Amino acid sequence: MTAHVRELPGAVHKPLSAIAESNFKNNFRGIRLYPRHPALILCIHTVSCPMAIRVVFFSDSHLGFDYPVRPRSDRARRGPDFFANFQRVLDHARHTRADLVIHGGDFFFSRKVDSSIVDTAYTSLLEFARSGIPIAIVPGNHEGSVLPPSLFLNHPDIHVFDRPRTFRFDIKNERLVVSGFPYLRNVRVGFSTAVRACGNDQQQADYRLLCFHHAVEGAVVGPGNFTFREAGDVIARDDLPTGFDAILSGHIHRHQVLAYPTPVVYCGSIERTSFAEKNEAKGFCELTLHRASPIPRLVFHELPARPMIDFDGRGYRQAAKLLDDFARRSSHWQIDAIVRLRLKSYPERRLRRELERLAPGILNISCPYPRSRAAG
Ligand SMILES: [Mn+2]
Repeated sequence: MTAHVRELPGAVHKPLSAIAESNFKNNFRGIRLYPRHPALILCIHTVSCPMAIRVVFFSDSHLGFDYPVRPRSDRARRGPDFFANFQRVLDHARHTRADLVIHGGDFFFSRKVDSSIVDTAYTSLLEFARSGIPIAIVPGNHEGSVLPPSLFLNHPDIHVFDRPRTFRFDIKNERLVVSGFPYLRNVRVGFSTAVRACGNDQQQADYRLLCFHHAVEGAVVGPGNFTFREAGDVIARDDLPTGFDAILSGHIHRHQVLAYPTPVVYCGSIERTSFAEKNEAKGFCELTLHRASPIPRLVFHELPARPMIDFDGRGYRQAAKLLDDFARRSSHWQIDAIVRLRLKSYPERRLRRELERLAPGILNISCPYPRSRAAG
């Protein structure tokens, strides 16, 4: 795993300067702002005080995605990638003795995942909770705002935001309160009410975090950098509450920080869920809260992510030329890559067989559906 370290942009209780605003725009062009030098990783461990509170934040694990219980073909499946990275984050938190872990939602891929997937995931969760590190989970839209019920979730160190609520954690003689609510439809209108319903202000605290699973105005996704603005499912920037040290959210699969007066941290998904994320680094965040610093420190840990390769075959007139180029390029591909070949029409059987021979098990052919005989 590699780590990128930086201060969270913007002071928590001060309005942002124009400079911070432009920094935040630069973030969208990738992770160049994150120093990759290993010395910085060392530095965070040497300068961080043992009294600092360290929160591991990860999200969008989509457990159960491409994980058929009874697969009908032997093509490469993505499901195990997500379980592997899910476990890597928990192992990191356990080995480094994090003070708290927060999952920002879309824990599962769907509300109808097979019970064997739920059991495997909850077994890992329970095993982690037994290490004595608390974990809080925000249900996301993929699980229908509710985690599948289980006795496992009754463990005293597993905290689920099954409704707007606030959990209190007494860590190293300091009090951290974490408020949150499950994914909410039409969040734009319901947001402020949901935040109030958490009851965060009824607790004395040294640090406060707010967690949810939503797009906030200004968040960016996809290869075309689509920016969320005004929509019913987008939280307006002006509605963001003050009084929190940071806002942690899932839902947006690209890691980014919105440098608002209260910074909004998206840790991103732990693996690539689609080709729209093929160029994005995947990982999780670590937030350090310390009395001496008004701004939480943020570290992004990069996780191994499945290489995704796009081959555009739509411009080829001759199958032989397509095969030639495909063969040449495929010789450079990593054996574990997922390849998408885009074609104008469904390939003939011979061509399909040749392509599959060149990229066995990893080829994903994307083309318009063959015209049905009845209609043609
Ligand atoms: Mn998601």
